This record gives sequence, C-alpha cells and structure tokens, in this order.
Amino acid sequence: MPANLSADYLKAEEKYRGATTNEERLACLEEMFTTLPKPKGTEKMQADIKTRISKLKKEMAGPAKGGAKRADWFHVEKQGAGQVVVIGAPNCGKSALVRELTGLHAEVAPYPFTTTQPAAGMMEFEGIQIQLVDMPPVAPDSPAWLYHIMRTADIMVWMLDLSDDALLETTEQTQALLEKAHITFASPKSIVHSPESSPESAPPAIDNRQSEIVNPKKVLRLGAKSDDPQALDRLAILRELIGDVEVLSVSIEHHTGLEELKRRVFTILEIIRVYTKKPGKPVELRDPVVLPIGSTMTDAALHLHKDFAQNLQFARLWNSSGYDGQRVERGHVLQDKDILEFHV
Ligand SMILES: Nc1nc2c(ncn2[C@@H]2O[C@H](COP(=O)(O)OP(=O)(O)O)[C@@H](O)[C@H]2O)c(=O)[nH]1
Ligand SMILES: [Mg+2]
Repeated sequence: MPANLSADYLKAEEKYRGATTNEERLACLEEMFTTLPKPKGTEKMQADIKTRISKLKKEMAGPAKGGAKRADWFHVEKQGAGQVVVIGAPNCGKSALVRELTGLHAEVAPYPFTTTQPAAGMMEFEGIQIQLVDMPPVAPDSPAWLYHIMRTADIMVWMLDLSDDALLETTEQTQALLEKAHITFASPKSIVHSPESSPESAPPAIDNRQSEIVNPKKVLRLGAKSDDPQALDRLAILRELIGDVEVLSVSIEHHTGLEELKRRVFTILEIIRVYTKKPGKPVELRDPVVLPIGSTMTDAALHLHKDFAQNLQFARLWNSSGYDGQRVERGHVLQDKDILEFHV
C-alpha cells in the first residue's frame, strides 16, 4: 500500500467499511477516489476503486434480466469548461432556467415531476461553453443516481421557488434529503466572510465535520420566479433560515438576473481563460484554453500539446495588469484572459 494516503482518504475508507446502505457505500467509494493521491504506485488502487464503483452501480440499478424490471441509471458525461447541475424541489423552475440559458428543450410544465431524466445543454459565457444539467426534482423517492450526478458535478445551482408559500418547509425538506444523501455544502470562496475562513488559520472544511463523508459541494443558491409579487418578502424570510449566504435571484418571465448568474457560475467554477497567439500573428480569440485557477504557463502548453510543452523555451505574455509581451518562465501563474505566445 502506498505510504502517503491522505487523512481524508483514510477517513473515507473507514466510513466505507462502516457503511450500511449501497448509497452510502457509493458515496464513500467516490470520496475515496477523489481523495486518493494520484502519483505513480496508486494506479492499481485507483483501478480497484473504479471497479468497485461500477460493480456497485450495476447492483444498485437492479438485475439486468429476469423478473425485476431494471431501473435506469443515468450518468452525464462532462463537456465544456465545467459541469453545473441545477437542482431543487419539484416545480421550482429548473427546466425553464436550463432552457432559457442553453436552448435545451426540456419540458416545462406547471405541475411537478415533469422531468424524469437528466438533460444537459451548453451555456455560452464570454467565449466558453459551460454545461448545465437539468435534473428531476429532489424528492423523497428520488433515485440514487440523482445524488450521484450531484456528487460528481463541478458545482450545483440550488433553485428556491420565490413564488412558493411553503418555501421554508420546502427548503428544509430539500436540505434534509441532500444531507441524507451525504451531500454537504461549501459556500464558494469569496462568499464566506467569517474570520475563521482566513487561509492561515482555517483547517480544511472537512476536518471540522467528522460526520460527513463526501467533500463539501460548491453550491450557488438561486431564488427563482423573482417576478412574483411577494418574492422579496419570501427571500427575506428565507435569509433568516439560511443565514448570511449568497442568494441570487432570477426571473425567466422577466429575463432578469441571468447575466449575473452566468458570471457567478463562471467565478465559482474557479477557471481561467487563456488565449494564445503565434509569433507575428494576431491573438486567437476563439476557443480559449480553459484551465483551473492557479495554472501555470507550462499547464497551458501541456493542454495544447505534450511535446510542445517539453520543447518550450519561454512564452511572452500580454494582459490587462501590466504585461505587454514580456518573457515569462514555465512556472509563471496565469490569470483569466492572459494572452500567451509560446516560443519553442
Ligand atoms: N412566474 C414565473 N414562472 C416561472 C418562472 N420559471 C418557471 N416558471 C413556471 O414554473 C412552472 C414549473 O417550471 P419548470 O421549469 O417545469 O420547473 P421544474 O419542475 O423545476 O423543472 C412552470 O409553469 C413555469 O412556467 C419564472 O421565472 N417566473
Ligand atoms: Mg423540470
């Protein structure tokens, strides 16, 4: 066994051994996979966890043939710069939002349980494509794959229906169902302003919550149907329940709040766009390289071509914070909208 298994990994493995339901086992295995360090030497463990995950999923989907009807198991292949699942109680406006932002034609109806399968579409944001996944509602009888998709997504948008008189009860109910499925939230960076969240003093969030199994999920709360005459009052009451966390709001009816939503989704994904140019040629403004925040010049080169990164001598950089073609070395940390010219 590789020596440097992380504390998070060992914790997940211990929970796995104590798990009593398949849902819990799956959550633990997924957590083990994400927390497993991935240097050389762990390939076999990685493969082993993957095999266990796929076996368990097959088992949870029911027998392949024979008397019992096989339940469907859905999985949504990631595409584009990030995967965002749109979740919430029945009828809160998920399909209407995803349709508005992606053009996807999922059915929108004034009654609950219209959407029974996940459906993905692409949302354009300043030259990149972000994947939105319209989901069936979070409800007591929701299938296990619903939570599985949430766990593997990059972020969640949790819609809260501002036209619903029972908004508080509905919100608590949804929260309870998510907790039961071991989905816990991280407030995205830059939203939490508490003193404990300073980088020096703060332990990783998972450490102060011993009972949780999976990594906290980044979630953006979104008040839906803000065109309702009582939307503002309901939002104020909701804030009392959920405390000082960010809640955006949108109306599909009035086309409001959508641009701000897109921008927040982009920032919460914690990605940057890097444009490239060839020496003597203009910058290529289509199809920027999309990388995680903190990526270096070498990461951008690797993204373009492996050999390219090996032969790379240096790059020149242009951006809005003072670079105007200066040389930067391999370890230089990039920013959103940097323009790079590689020299090999
Ligand atoms: N007034 C208003 N109604 C909306 C808005 N968004 C969705 N709806 C309505 O809410 C109902 C449920 O919407 P739908 O997208 O199917 O909800 P889902 O079950 O969460 O996918 C439909 O009748 C929609 O027309 C909105 O912004 N304002
Ligand atoms: Mg729907």
